[in-house]
Amino acid sequence: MPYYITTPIYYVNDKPHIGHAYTTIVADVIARWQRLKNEEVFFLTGTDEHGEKIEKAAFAAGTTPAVFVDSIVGKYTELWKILDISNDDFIRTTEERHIAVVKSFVKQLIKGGDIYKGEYEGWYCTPDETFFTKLQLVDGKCPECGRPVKRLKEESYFFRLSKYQGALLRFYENNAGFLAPEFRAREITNRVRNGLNDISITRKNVGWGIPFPGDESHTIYVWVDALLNYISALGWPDGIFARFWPANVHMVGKEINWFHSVIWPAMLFSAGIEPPKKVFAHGWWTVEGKKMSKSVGNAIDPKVIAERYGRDSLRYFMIREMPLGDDGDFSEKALAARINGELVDDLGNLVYRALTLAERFGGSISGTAELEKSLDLEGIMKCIEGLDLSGALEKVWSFIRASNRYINEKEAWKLSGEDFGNALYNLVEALRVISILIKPFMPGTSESIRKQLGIQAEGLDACRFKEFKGRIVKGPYLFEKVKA
Ligand code: ME8
Repeated sequence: MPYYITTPIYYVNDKPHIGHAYTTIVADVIARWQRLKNEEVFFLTGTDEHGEKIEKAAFAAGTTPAVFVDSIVGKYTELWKILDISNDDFIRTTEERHIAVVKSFVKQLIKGGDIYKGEYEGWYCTPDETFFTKLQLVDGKCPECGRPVKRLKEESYFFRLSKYQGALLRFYENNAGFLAPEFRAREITNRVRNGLNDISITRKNVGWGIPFPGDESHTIYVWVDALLNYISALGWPDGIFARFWPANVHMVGKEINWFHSVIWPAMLFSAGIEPPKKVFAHGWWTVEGKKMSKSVGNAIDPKVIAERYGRDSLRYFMIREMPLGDDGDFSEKALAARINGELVDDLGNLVYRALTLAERFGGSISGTAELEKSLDLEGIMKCIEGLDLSGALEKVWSFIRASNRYINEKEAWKLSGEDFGNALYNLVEALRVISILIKPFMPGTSESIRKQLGIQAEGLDACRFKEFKGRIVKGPYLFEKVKA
């Protein structure tokens, strides 16, 4: 079955921070896992380039939006290379292929009678590109980010979101996995039950956007434009749309869940398109206990961290430290603790010890599978399919620790002959399986273990102990101890 996974498309008003890196790493791990299962995967990420926020950032930088967005987008594509992200496509909302789809989709909504002209009166948070009613404000400020909002009163075109209340509630009920994680389902369902207002979908005074078909004095609201990336990248209604839609999962941060779980499926209903199978709203990273923000100046640059500690270490840390769906805290101290413990002492040490012993042995590495019983393969698979990525790593690590214990308990360094061959067989087979299981999380480390074992790359179906056919060439330590 083809598998389609997406990240949000990120605003190009500023360079990426670890929050952006996190969602993209999560989606990359899932995409790579599906490929290991031999599924056909389409993994999409990209950038959200229109709207008032970008327009303002460009003018503040003394340039035009078109020049400005081109100058930022490269920071994203560069970061995805640094972090070994395996996306199959990268969509920019300023691309012609996207603009054409947005226009024809909106035309379809107009034809269907779901758009009408009116006047918007209310409040707007430009950094979040979100409309709020007075009642929603907290102390007169944006309820999402706490920043000042501005009053808007302008002619606007509206989408009949209210019409889809019943259809949405029925859809949630019949598709239990759509709203994820489970604890967020109630939040969304309750809000939808309380009633939906029609939403403004054009802006009269924002020039940097896609002209609204039929009245070019308006541009399309940036969120309507942005959500459509998920189908424009597939070439809707043609291209590879039929092959990959509906998406298996839109991975997003919790603050944009409403747009993805309510507005997006309603837009799709209106156009007669099936909604995605799942919207997963993950939690937020704080930095040393504080919310990351430009004004505090505590945003962490993932490029700097990857260069200092290694990309696989960063990938491992982010997935292991913050269970998907929960909030978590980023600190170099916590990162160093995991590197020194789980990567150096557990994994790095196991590879080095096992291969040092194997190098010493001249005979045939064969025997009976003893260590395999410490591997909870089914549990690992279940975790990943249920998107408990941290739980999956925990289980892989308990196998790594069991393998280290095996060396000690057997006193493998004292063995000789067949007994030594048998212990080594168990260790190298354990390493082979570990190298497959960690591949989605730490592709470079997996490759390095595979090369040291002298074996071919294999898929998930090779995670059972079998005959060992490698030619061992031990390399240097995989990881080094670090100081935070
Ligand atoms: O919202 N912790 O773009 P954006 C974890 N363009 N994840 C975080 C995070 C944090 N502290 N901060 C950001 C937009 N993220 C829109 C999306 S999609 C059709 C349009 C991640 O640049 C998380 O995935 O503000 C969040 O949803 C996203 O970055 C917001 O990125």
